[in-house]
Amino acid sequence: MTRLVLLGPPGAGKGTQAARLAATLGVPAISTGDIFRRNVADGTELGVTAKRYMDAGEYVPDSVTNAMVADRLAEPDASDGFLLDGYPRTAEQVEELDRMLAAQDARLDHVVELTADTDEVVQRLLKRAQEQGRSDDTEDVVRRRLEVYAEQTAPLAAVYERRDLLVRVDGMGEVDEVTARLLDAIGVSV
Ligand code: B4P
Repeated sequence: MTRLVLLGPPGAGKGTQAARLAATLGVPAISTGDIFRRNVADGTELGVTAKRYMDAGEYVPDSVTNAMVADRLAEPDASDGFLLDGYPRTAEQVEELDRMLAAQDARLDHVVELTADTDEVVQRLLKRAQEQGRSDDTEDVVRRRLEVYAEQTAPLAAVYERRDLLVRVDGMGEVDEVTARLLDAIGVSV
């Protein structure tokens, strides 16, 4: 049973690595970005709200995001562990996650911060823009996403460091190399 949080700037490889780690660990990867994008594609009310913020590079409001994560963590497949990709991203989301875990008498095992150079992440996201046409991967929006990350999310690493939960992993290099570093950092041998 493993409960993990994956932190890191846009383009560090969170989504890429979350799928691999979750498969190895046998837990669901829960990506708030993916859930929002599915809702946008399905044209739900949540999707209409989320799209306004995502397309501007801003965070979706905490009240909306927290309620969505609480619902997802209450599903049966998350009862024996999970990997949260892209949540929490604000101090208020950290507090809300604390409350959700306390209600289940559960604790996080690790918070992994995946790091990467700014130039590299901008290049990765612009490449993805060409390949997938994601509406939040344009250069201006990517720059705004990086600013929002620096202001609101980067400081959360220190919060988890004080709780002795933080491990930092270098996200530069080949995808396989990064996966190996991540597994090593959380003490999993394959
Ligand atoms: P996310 O979907 O989480 O988007 P992201 O931060 O860009 O990360 P993603 O996982 O997609 O990219 P990755 O680094 O794996 O969030 C999107 C938006 O949703 C946010 O801006 C916000 O508006 C909203 N949102 C989400 N969660 C929220 C929350 N908790 N609160 C409020 N709002 C929230 O990969 C990027 C690219 O790099 C990919 O193309 C990949 O193929 C490539 N790549 C990965 N690893 C690589 C490597 N080692 N080498 C080369 N390329 C690599």
